[in-house]
Amino acid sequence: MPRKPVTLVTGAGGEIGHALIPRLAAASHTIITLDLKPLPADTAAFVHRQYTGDISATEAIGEIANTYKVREIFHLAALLSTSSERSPALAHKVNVGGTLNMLDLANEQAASQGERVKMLFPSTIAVYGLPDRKTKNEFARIKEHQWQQPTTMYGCNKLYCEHLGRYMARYSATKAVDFRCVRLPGLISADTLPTGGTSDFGPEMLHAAAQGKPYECFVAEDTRIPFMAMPDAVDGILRLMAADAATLTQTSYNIGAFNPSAAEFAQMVLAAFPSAQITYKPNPLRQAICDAWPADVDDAPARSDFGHYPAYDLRRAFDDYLVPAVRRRYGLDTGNAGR
Ligand code: AKB
Repeated sequence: MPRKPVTLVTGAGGEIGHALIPRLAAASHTIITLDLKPLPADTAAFVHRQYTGDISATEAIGEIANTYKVREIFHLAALLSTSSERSPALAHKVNVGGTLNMLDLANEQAASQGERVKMLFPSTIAVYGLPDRKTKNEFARIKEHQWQQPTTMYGCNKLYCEHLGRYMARYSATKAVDFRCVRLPGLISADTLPTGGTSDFGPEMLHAAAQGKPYECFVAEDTRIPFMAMPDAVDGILRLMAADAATLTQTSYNIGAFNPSAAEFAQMVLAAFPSAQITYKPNPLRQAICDAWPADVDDAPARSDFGHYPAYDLRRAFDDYLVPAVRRRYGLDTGNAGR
């Protein structure tokens, strides 16, 4: 029997998977997933078959390879920055070992299909490492090739995997993996909360306020990093994957949207939820991570090569997406939420 063509999403139970999978299903992808845990019901509803297993082991991957014709891979599985600092060996195993397994799978699938296989890799602003505040101010909108000296295990893992992908796409014997990578900023979703990241203070602040809970921010008020609303991240990923390979001049692209300081983010939260209680108690590990990340990214290549234009700036993200959706999520329809 011919193998069914499918799109594989790893780490499908995470935040990006939650937002991406319905969009892939709407675009008629037959989706199979690989995650450590069974998917939540709202994501599972869109999935043809889910595998539970470890991305850094090979059992489930072998079964997928034998059963399906994998045409595209969205390799989302990873430990985020704070988790990776706490468990660096595990981070390396999952972030690097898992990516190597996906590159191998893409390569083998391309060989058996006689066609290149596309692989989307979400990288991160953590691939950058600014040495001090002066440099962070000077290189305020960082370009892809600048300051690639990550200061975290996660950043090192992601940067190395970007290079592996570039190698597989352009220099390996087969060049069979059509590797495409976006460097994502901190993401803010109205529907889900991140775990183990360092940009988590943004979404945590908003979701706490909507629930009427006090929030102690783990970075200082003047901490500035780039953020993006989840729908723009998904749009950026889908646009990159849809682009004609001939238009892509690089394998890794910054994509940006807005970059408030923690205090500016808090002002937006307070405007929507005036009695939100937000205090600041910087955690030295997490503060140091954010201090080494750029204040903003230059995403000109993504704009010209595949038409990345975020729909949401900071104000629109709050007014048109985040606030209405978190109010719905927490059942706040009286106008008195969080007060
Ligand atoms: C993290 O905080 O680790 C991630 C990221 C910016 O890559 N959200």
